[in-house]
Amino acid sequence: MSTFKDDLILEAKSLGFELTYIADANLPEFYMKQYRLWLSENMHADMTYMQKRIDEKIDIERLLPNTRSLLVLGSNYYRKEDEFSTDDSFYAQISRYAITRDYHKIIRKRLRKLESFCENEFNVKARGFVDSGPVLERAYAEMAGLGYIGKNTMLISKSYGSWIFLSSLLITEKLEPDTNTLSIRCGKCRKCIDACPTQAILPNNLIDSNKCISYLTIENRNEIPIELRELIGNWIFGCDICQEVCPHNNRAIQVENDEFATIRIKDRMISLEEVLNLNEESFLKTFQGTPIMRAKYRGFMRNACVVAGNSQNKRFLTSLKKFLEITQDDMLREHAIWAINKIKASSTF
Ligand code: B12
Ligand code: SF4
Ligand code: SF4
Repeated sequence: MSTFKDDLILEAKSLGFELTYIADANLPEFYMKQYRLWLSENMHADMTYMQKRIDEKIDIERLLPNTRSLLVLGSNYYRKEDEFSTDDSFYAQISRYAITRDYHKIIRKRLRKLESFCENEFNVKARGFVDSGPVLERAYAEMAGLGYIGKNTMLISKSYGSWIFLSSLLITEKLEPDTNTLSIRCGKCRKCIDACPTQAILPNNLIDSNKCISYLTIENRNEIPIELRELIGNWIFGCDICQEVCPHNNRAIQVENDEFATIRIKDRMISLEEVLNLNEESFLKTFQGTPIMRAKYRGFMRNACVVAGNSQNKRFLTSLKKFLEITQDDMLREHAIWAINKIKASSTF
């Protein structure tokens, strides 16, 4: 005879979630301690929303009264074709998660369906979250055995490596939790720590967002600190370096039934010339529906100037000067001037 747990997992799989694990609602204090440490050391940078709703993080019953279990969900987004990269200074690179449809939209839709399934079929209250709520997703995922947390702080699964999105469904029913029996670990490896250009990965398994290229190019609304600009290299949106070097990602399996790819930017390595010539309208047309909208036109063009400066390629001087002529934004102007000066000072092309 099937049970609520079996049916729920079947339903989640049929909606497209590859990984489905049950966690107990009570999180060991260790995870909260690490979270508080991260905040107290100001590693959240300007993401002040990370400081909010801490009470709900400690006590998830505030999100859904009588929460007893969580269904922790993993969604694979590994695509072999995205491995292609080039150092050619003509291109800027976008992180893998960001070149298709915004995962929040797709996963949120699936979670709403799971909520209705629980209520309608089993009269059980359920509430789904993907980033939006204060749920410590990686911690629950590790507890339930969906993967383990590596030194790069990524949740690494056995089948898909770290190329997965996480989400969770809070449930008022007590379900038998899965236990973590995975034997994969980092061991003595420290490839991610050594490869991180800005040394954002700290020895205590925390990321200092102030230095992380992902933060600097996505969440950050202000100028990029001058001393970090060169280290950003050609990353125009996000950064995958600490995952690219991880040996656990060598066994990642290609995503099937790729719902995320219903919207897809032509190329992950994007022409910098094209980007420098975008205006607000063409930016929207090119990136609408993708995570890139989070940086908005302003953030994306700031990043483009940094990448253009780092290219040291004279071919971008004309576009940068044109951009400087039309933009009134002081922050963008400063980044464009920085790029022009950097190219002039170092150009070998
Ligand atoms: C804020 C945030 C960021 C910040 C800070 C990242 C960070 N590592 O803290 C910035 C903007 C830098 C960022 C970047 C990225 N992010 Co982000 N981000 C988040 C968000 C919204 C909250 C994370 C958070 O609470 N950080 C605070 C720290 C303290 O928490 P934590 O890293 O989860 O750490 C917990 C565990 O690591 C554990 N822990 C801590 N220390 C130790 C030590 C040991 C020994 C152990 C075992 C455990 C342990 O306790 C901590 C607290 O529970 C989550 C969504 C969510 N709700 O979780 C997505 C999330 C973590 N991000 C995600 C992604 C995809 C990325 C990027 C890859 C995007 C990109 N390509 O540019 C990068 C990766 C950078 C990196 N190496 O982490 C995915 C990760 C999926 C996965 N497989 O892990 C998430 C889960 C979003 C999602 N819904 O899928 N992100
Ligand atoms: S995402 Fe990039 S900058 Fe951030 S920790 Fe990983 S390698 Fe470092
Ligand atoms: S690169 Fe090495 S140290 Fe870093 S997460 Fe992967 S296995 Fe762990």
